[in-house]
Amino acid sequence: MPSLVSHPDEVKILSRRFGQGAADIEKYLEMDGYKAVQAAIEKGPDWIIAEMKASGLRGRGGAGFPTGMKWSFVPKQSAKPKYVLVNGDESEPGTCKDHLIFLHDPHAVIEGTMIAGLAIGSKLGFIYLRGEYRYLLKIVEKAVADAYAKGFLGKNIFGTGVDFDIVTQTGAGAYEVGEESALMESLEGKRGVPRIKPPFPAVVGLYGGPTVINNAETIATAPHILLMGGEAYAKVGSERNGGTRLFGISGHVERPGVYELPMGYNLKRAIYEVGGGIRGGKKLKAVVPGGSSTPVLLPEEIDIGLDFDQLGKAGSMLGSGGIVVLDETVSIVEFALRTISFYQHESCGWCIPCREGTDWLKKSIGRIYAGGGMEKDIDNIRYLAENMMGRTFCPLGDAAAMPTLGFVKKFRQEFEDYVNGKARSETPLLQISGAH
Ligand code: L3W
Repeated sequence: MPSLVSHPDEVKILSRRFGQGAADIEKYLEMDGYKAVQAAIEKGPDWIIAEMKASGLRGRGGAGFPTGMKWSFVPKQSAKPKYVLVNGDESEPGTCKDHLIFLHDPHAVIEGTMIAGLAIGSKLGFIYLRGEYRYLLKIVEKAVADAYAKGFLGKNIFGTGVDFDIVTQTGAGAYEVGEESALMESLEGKRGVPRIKPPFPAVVGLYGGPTVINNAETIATAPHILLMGGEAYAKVGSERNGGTRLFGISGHVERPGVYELPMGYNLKRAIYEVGGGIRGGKKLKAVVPGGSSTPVLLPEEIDIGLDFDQLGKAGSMLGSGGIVVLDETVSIVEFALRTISFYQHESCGWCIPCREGTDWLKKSIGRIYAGGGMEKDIDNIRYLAENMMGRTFCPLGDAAAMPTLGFVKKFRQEFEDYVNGKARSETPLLQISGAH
């Protein structure tokens, strides 16, 4: 089991049961477990949605869409069954938070799924874990079985006349199925490729029925919001960005780990205080603030609050909360190559700008890194990436293009140094073409 880290600046709401044995249902019950869902049954859907809206909770998967609003988009009347879907396909490089929730507090995910179901009038939820999280599946399946054994899931839950079931499922190791519509395709037993939106899942989702699909952290936060009250939760965070978030601090820091910090917490402080500063006293070179899809920040840009709006204004994104810290020893050209190699490998190939674009970006950056690039390649990378933006079925194309543009714009000199032979890689081109 990975060891847990902690820091005095943390505000432990979501992570307060981590390391406390709460995967055991009895322990979870001792720590206010299943109280929120009972209140939700008593007070009804309008109360749940009002509390979620008041909380200011925004989707923790990356896009930051307001959760209460998403739940309120689901039509009250529907000829088809409605569903709740928990996106546990955590695959974004630099992001490593959801697995801790499944590991330490799986009942919070179950309880959150039930709450979302009550809010939208659904009787069936799915918990979808990434293929590589099979070791967590056992933990989640046991938690689900224990909840059934107690009468918290199934028919007539808590003796209230309400029915709710949960089904667990794993993927097969494709990053693409973290995209909500591709996840639904996969769950339906088809190839995991995205659907055109609109219609959004809230209206036409799984098996054509209205579906709420949320990231696992978003779902696991719902019980805490109902217990502490939406307004109290909102106050912990910054303006329009309620509450706390699990931030994964990785890379060249002294104390890497997942920390729960209030939304709006200063990024520089997160790196230097919470993460313990740059490893070995080296100089900071760059920060990827929210997972590999988010544009890089320079050291002079990190005195900024970690929320969706502040990072958006700075030309980057909060994304999925994976802060990757790079010290002065890192070759940005190599880092850009590793990043694009991931997206090229994971592109589902469904649409041409993404399939071809990621491949050409990888080839162009790889050539530069191997010392065979031309000045023109740098402009071509920009041209290609700019033309991928907004032209793909799903955000994977943008997710590949945005960081690439950031690297080339902010570290152009370094790319030129490779072209002009001032910097070079020792790795042969053939090996580079398989790099990621
Ligand atoms: C109903 C409307 N629903 C939007 C819903 C929509 C979705 C949510 C956000 O991409 C991002 C991406 C990655 N009626 C609606 C509506 N919705 N308008 O709101 O939608 P959207 O389109 O803004 O984003 P998305 O397609 O969900 C997600 C970024 O996340 N990312 C990836 C992270 C990866 C992980 C992981 O591995 N765990 O999270 C990181 O930055 O680039 O921008 O539900 O249906 N009118």
